[in-house]
Amino acid sequence: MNKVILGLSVVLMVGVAIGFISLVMATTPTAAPVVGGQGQAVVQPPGNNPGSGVQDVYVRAQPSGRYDYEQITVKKGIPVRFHFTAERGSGCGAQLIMESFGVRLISRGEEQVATFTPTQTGQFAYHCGMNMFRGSMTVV
Ligand SMILES: [Cu+2]
Repeated sequence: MNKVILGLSVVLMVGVAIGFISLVMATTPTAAPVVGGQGQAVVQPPGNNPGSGVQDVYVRAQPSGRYDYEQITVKKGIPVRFHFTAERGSGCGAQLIMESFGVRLISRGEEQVATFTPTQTGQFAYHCGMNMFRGSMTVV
C-alpha cells in the first residue's frame, strides 16, 4: 500500500515539475524582441537612460535586411547619442541615414555614433541608402 502511495506521489511530482517547466518556457522570451511593423510594440532600446543628460539608443543593421530596432522613442530636448552598428553581411545596411538630423553613418562592423538633439516632437525615419532597411524614431 505504501509503495502504491509512494509511486503515485512520484508520478504527481514529476507531473507538477513538467507543468512548471512548460509554464516557465512558455512565458520566457527565447529571443530578443522583434520590433516594428504593424501592431507591434514600441520598444526602448537598451541603454536609453533619461536623467543621465543623454539618451543612448542602439540600432543594429542585421543580415536579415532589417534593423533590430525599427521603432525607437526618445524625448524632445535631450541630446540623443545614436549608436549604430552594421553586422557583417548586412550589405547596404552598412549605411544609416537620418536626414532630419543630418546623420550619415557607415559601419563596417564597428560602432558608429552620431549625437543630435531633437527639438520637435514627431516621427523621423532612419534608413539605409536604398531605403530597404527602415526604422522610425518617435520624439515625444
Ligand atoms: Cu539598402
